[in-house]
Amino acid sequence: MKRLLITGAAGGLGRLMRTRLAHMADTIRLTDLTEMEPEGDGEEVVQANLADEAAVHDLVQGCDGIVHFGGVSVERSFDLISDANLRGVYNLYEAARANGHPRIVFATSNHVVGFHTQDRRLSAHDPMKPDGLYGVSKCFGEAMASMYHSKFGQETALVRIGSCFPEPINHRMLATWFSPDDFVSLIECCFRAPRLGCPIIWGVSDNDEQWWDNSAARYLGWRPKDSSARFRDKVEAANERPSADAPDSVYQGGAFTADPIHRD
Ligand code: 15L
Repeated sequence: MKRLLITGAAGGLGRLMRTRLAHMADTIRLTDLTEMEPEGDGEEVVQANLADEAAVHDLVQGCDGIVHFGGVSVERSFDLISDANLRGVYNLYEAARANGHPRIVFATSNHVVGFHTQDRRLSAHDPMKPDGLYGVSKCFGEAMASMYHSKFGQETALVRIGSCFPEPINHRMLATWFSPDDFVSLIECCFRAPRLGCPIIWGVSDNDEQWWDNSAARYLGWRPKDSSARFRDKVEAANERPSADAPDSVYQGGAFTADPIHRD
């Protein structure tokens, strides 16, 4: 691919994936609301606000693919979330429509189903049960992707990320951990696939405990290779096991289910 746009390049995921995705295109265009590391070889760094329609159109112009990590990634006030995750997503899809429908890998989240209990094994067809305004905003993003696919054929991989960090850091993450390497191989598959469509894909490694069934996305040929198992002893030594009735033990969304509605 000639040019890949990565939104949210200054955020946790963006920083983890920036160099790992460098091989994906001749030029990587990186964007964020806040300052990013300076431009390296084969990179373009453009600071922009996803809520600014004209800026998003400029960002998408000339790109053959988009990896959308941008937006608010934790529970915040409705104003903050709506600018980035509602208006920003609308702007992104409208910009893609005006610029030849580049394929999108969209970072959605396990928090769209956060109020499902951990004893359930969910498929892509189970109902959403968002655990906060952030989760609701990701439901909106998934609905936008689906609508643009049905109406215009826009292809999007909706990756419901568990916990993408260098390593799992608590008991819940032993089930939700998604290794950065597994995420890279998934993104490669999504751009390589002859037909993508608009699948929901659970972004999770091959961990011993599995809450999510990825069989509906098997046609992409992606198989995670990592497992949280090698970190189990370290996690158990560093953390007390949460009590059986703690949100982290009961709900798939863990502590997010107990977050208040932020009013500021
Ligand atoms: C998410 O969606 C968040 O963006 C991330 O910071 C983690 O908290 C992750 O979910 C998780 O559930 O562990």
